[in-house]
Amino acid sequence: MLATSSISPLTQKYLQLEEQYGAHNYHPLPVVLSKGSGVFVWDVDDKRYFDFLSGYSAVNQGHCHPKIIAAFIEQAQKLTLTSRAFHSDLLGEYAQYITNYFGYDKVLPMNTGVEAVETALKLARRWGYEVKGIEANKAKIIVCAQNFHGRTLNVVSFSTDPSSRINFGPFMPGYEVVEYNNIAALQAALQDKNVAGFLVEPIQGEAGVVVPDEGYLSKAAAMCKEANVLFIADEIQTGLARTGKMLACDYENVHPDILILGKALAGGVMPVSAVLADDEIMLTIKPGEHGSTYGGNPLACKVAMVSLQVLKDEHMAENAAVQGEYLRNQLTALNHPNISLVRGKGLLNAIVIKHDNKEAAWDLCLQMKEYGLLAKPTHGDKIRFAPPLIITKEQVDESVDIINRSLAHLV
Ligand code: IF1
Repeated sequence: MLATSSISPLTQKYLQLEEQYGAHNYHPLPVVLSKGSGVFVWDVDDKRYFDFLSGYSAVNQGHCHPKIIAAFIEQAQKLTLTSRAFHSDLLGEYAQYITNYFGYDKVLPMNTGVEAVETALKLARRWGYEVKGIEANKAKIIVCAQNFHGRTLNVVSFSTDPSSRINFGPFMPGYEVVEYNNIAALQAALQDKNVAGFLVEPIQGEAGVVVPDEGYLSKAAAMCKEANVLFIADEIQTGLARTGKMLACDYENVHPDILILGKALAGGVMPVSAVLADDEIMLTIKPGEHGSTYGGNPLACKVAMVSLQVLKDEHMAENAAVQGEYLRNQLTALNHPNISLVRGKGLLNAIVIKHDNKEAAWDLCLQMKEYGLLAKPTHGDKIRFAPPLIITKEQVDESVDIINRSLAHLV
């Protein structure tokens, strides 16, 4: 039997405020956080938790990383926003830094992940018409079933998740859905001369951390090249050291034609996203044809450069690889009857819960909360385990112990 989830009067007060005055577009765990540092967060009653969600992989560097916060404070007291109507002393420096970091000619700076996805799709269509020579208004983008690329109307137009689409129509045309991790299906779709791009997550996060077969990404990229189709990698969640390499594409030496980044690009401090591509693609968008008020603001530029630098300086990809493998091995070694699968790469992992009670994953998350670890189910029976990339072996051991003790309550 589960321990009753203890909700203090103070916590209850905050929950009620959100319930009354906030939109009900989420169903969070009943915990109210007020402090974060490294792998830990604290609630309003000063109870400490391991954060095993990391802001959906936006806090790869750890909560309130001292160097990122220091840079944020310093820049915030100097200049935060100029708009792109004028230049700033940081955009050029940042553009040079990030394009050298990932090996591209240019960057188009945006804010949220979905804005970067929208930007990448506009670039792919524009390139399709003006470089590939696709007939006007005929461009197509291939996407994968069970994709998650954000929540704008255009992006949910190609979602296969009913809850993302029901009663949001009509939808944007020009997308073709193929099965993820199915080379033959992609090959067939690439025969269409109107295809401009293939948008793919190297690992499908929202679908429950679905890792494709070894070779899928490199075969897909080669087939796209052969078909003169842009390979567009959405590394918003898998990128920035999360999977044990700087980019998940690095496991197969794939260099995407368009690279999309977000989340941890600003270390969980503010929304910063980026689209990287070479000139043939990037320069198809001319002045005044795309942009955003905050895109490339000096504060974002400064925070992003420091967020990227600490990933390298503190060897976070290497630690993610080592601690991620250790975490998966320890979870597998539990050999627990209610864990049907442990999967992931680096520190992007998930367990699949096997239990007659369809609320078992949720109940387990409530129990883990009681024992000091925060995680949340995705798509019912899967629980994502994605702690900050600075986690130590000792902290993994302590976390696995919490998970194991919590499993004992699933009867
Ligand atoms: C929610 C999911 C994760 C993303 C990929 C683009 C975006 C995301 C691969 C859009 C955002 C977030 C959004 C958040 C929950 C979270 C999520 F469960 F929704 F799918 F991480 F897996 N591409 N993912 O994962 O970036 O506009 O949010 O900055 O919407 O509930 P965004």
